[in-house]
Amino acid sequence: MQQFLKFSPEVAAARSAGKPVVALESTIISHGMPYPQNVQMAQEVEQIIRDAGAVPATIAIIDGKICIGLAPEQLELLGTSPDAMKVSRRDLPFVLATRRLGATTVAATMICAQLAGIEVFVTGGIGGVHRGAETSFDISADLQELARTDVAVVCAGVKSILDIGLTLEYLETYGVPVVSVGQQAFPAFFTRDSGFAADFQFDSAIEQASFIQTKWQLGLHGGVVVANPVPEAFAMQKEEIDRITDQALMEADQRGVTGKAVTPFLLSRIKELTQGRSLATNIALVKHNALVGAQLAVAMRDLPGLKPL
Ligand code: PSU
Ligand code: MN
Repeated sequence: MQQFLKFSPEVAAARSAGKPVVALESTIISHGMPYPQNVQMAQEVEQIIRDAGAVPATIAIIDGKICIGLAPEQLELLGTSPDAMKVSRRDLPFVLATRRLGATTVAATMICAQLAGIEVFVTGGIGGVHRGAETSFDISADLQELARTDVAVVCAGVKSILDIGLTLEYLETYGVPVVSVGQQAFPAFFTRDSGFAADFQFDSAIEQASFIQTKWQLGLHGGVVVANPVPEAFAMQKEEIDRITDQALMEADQRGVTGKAVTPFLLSRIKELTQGRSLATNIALVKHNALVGAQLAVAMRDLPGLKPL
């Protein structure tokens, strides 16, 4: 498997120096935000991680390789290629074998991070159980990945485009702990409180790290969701985002949007319907997650004891 990996010089140097590395996904760049804000966000997030003492590794599939760490031109390429493929677990062999350009989702980024020995991954929001999944069967592959792959995922919760209650039930069934930061409530991406509680609250990076390490030392494979609420100043009004989400969901239904196109369609409609205000919130929360994720990676490195295999 290692023959598919290609490390950037920065990440390769971090690995040999034993510096903490934080993985970042690329679907958020290609399918989650418009250009040029997507590329600017990616660069700023990387810098936040460096400033906090860790090394960023944005992951994408380029020229038949899983690239762990991207050069600025490669971030630009992903941000300006609307035909980049959205790659989840199912799509990884296809995009590698056909040497296409691939942007990795949370699920695929977790797989690649584990291959590269990276334990902490920062993103905006994870996929989950879609509303109406009882008839559509639309449940993100991100959840199965969290059930099996040993990577901690720092996010701002899940969007209310999803059924948040069912997403948490699914995670519970598969033994995926949901940890919240700074509050007991599980956040809902654009807003700080989903109305559901996280399983556990750990405010400091050391507590989060020792919880995660204990899970893996017990041989309990799978991820941990570290849910970090959007900073208060950037949170959206619940009523507004609920109204707009309902409208976007109705439009997706009317247009017959299905499969992997659903989440990108909803994200882009929500951005349009909020005249771009949702984008500012999205960028702010990813940056905050980058800080929390970098601190977590530093704490994981500093913990005594076993590392997961
Ligand atoms: N949720 C967001 N922003 C995103 C995504 C989800 O708030 O960019 C992306 C992530 O890459 C996630 C993917 O892994 O969408 C989930 O897609 P799906 O629902 O098709 O599994
Ligand atoms: Mn889906």
